[in-house]
Amino acid sequence: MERRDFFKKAAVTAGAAALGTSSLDAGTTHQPIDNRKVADIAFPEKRPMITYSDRPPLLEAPREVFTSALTPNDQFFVRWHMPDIPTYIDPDKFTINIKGLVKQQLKISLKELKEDFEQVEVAAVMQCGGNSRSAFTPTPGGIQWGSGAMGCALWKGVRLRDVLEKAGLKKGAQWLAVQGSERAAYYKTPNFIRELHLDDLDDHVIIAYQMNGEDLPYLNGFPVRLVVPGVYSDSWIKMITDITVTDKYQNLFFMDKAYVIPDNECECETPEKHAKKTKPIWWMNVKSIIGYPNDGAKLTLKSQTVVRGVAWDGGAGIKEVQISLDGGKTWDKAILDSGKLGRYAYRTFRYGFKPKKLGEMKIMAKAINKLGEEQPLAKDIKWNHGGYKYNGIDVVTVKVV
Ligand SMILES: Nc1nc2c(c(=O)[nH]1)N[C@H]1C(S)=C(S)[C@@H](COP(=O)(O)O)O[C@H]1N2
Ligand SMILES: [Mo]
Repeated sequence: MERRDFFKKAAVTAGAAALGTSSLDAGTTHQPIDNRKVADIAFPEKRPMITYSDRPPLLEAPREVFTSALTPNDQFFVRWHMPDIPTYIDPDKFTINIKGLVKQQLKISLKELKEDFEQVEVAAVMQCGGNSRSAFTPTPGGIQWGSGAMGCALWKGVRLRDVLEKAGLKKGAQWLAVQGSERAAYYKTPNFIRELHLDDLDDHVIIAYQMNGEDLPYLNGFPVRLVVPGVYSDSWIKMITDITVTDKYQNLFFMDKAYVIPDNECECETPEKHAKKTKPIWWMNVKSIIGYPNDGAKLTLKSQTVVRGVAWDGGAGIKEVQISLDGGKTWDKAILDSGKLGRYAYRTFRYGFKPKKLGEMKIMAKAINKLGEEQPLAKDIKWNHGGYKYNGIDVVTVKVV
């Protein structure tokens, strides 16, 4: 595709996303659209990715990335909300402003962050709440992500709690509003701000400046971003400039209107009727994705094949991944890796077999966590208007030749 065509196509896709409609049909198979091609051109610091829009950049990793526990930075997905993101950040001048109900307002530089606080590391999956949205039937509006709006990295930074302790909290402090560097282009568009309750800040919540041993890629939030292990990534604010401590929840748009699900037992609603009460999405549910073989792959009859993929949840930990080669009639245990990256990271799995029959074949993967929660069958998928938290059993269709 020519560059010109690429931008034309990107603009159309972006327009469709903004209107909450999509020209892409998810079909009725309850499977995310995972066989889209990567773009011909790449963004800075990125390999070519599945590209939904270039302004704002919306980039998805192709399925085959999900065979390893850590996702390469240059294939890590990208999601921004505002068309205008800062084009230049000077790391020597960048500061995070800590303000509001604090004893001492702080402007913390990158250097201070790296020198004045205990440095900590955590391996954690970052997944957009709308990942796999294209699998819902009917398809909710929004970006029609396949399964690649996610990744897992080793994050390095400082505890958010330590930073707040340095500023000192005033009496009544309850909430934090965290904001990135970009500002909405139109004055009526709300800025992207997320609110966290102070009780949500365990020791794993960090302000990270490194990802897999390198500076954060620009598009992933250089120079610093929030890392909230176990939680969907709409709360993982990038390019943090301001942290404001408040005594009240402010009901901000992206927290209270956009990234929400029904606040009822099943967290579900129907396309015809909106749930009365909603709540922000937070903990991730249990899920797995097959990284190999990809949809449409050709396998050789009777030759050793190893299904590989990743499984994760909100931090309870993965107990088991099961594979089915007969459309879900029988399931067999896959082999899990040692889990040494910790409970917030991907567990990779593998399962060896020899295809016995020529023709089309479905490979399914189902993860079960330590709480006994497992990925639902297509018929049990809970639908919601935002298209969040899809975690249906993964299926790839291959051809044995
Ligand atoms: N400043 C800022 N932070 C943000 C966002 C944003 O638009 N602006 N989007 C959020 C959402 S919804 C997601 S899924 C992740 C995407 O992070 P990534 O681009 O590094 O993959 O960033 C989160 N943090
Ligand atoms: Mo997201």
